[in-house]
Amino acid sequence: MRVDVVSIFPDYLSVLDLSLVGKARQRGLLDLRVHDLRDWTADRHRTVDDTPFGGGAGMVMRPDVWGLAIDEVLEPGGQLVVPTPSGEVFTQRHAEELASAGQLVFACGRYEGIDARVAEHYRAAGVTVRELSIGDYVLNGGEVASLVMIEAVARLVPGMVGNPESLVEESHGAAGLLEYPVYTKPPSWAGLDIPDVLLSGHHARIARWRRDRALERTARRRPDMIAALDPADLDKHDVALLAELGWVPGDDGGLVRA
Ligand code: JD8
Repeated sequence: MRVDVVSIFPDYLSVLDLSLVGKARQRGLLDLRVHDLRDWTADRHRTVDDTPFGGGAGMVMRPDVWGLAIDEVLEPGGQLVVPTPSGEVFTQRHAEELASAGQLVFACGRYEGIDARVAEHYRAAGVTVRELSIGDYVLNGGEVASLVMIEAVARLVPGMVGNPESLVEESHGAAGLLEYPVYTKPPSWAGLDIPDVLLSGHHARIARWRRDRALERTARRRPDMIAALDPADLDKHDVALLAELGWVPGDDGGLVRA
């Protein structure tokens, strides 16, 4: 997979040299390239912004500079990702979709954002343009959001994570549940002991205990995810526990609060 990031603060992305993504680059699993937007300016002040049409505070990033940069970096079939607080909220589903792309180009905005014609122009040119937000809070630019999305996507690239199995049971994975609590040595710490079942070696009981904890945690912290569960994916133990937690099958097949 090729990933390009265009920013006026390219050093912001240098953390991608570390850890999993860094190793993936060394192993040739990820072709990550970071570009300085100012390299596509022509004036001696390397200007990338100007005042907003219609007035208002702050500055807006110029479409012409972005156009030159994206035209040079974007390959045929590549997807343009524009982090923005006004975008669709990024989820694991988006990460899975983006992980199958040949190339992703992240356009990191700053100031009040990028002139809206940039996304419009590339959409009109048939490019897949994703305006995505990483959450309902305001950042100062697109770099941090790009880092979040690149890590979420990169770890799904085949060969990236040592044991692909571990991807299955994760929060927001196929099960649609949050993760169960995890423990390791020492078996007793700060007066807290490990749940006995985890020391039993009884894999079926362990698996049941973990699923129950995942259901409980999800019902408590993310009831929206319980409502989104497909009852067809639930066994009788699940249904019984969810009923105890106040969730019953509704008329439309989904789970509803009792
Ligand atoms: C891109 C400029 C700053 C945003 C005026 C503050 C994503 N979840 C998210 N929160 N914020 C962003 C984000 C913020 C950005 C840019 C993404 C480019 N800004 C602007 C509008 C208000 N300043 C984001 N993904």
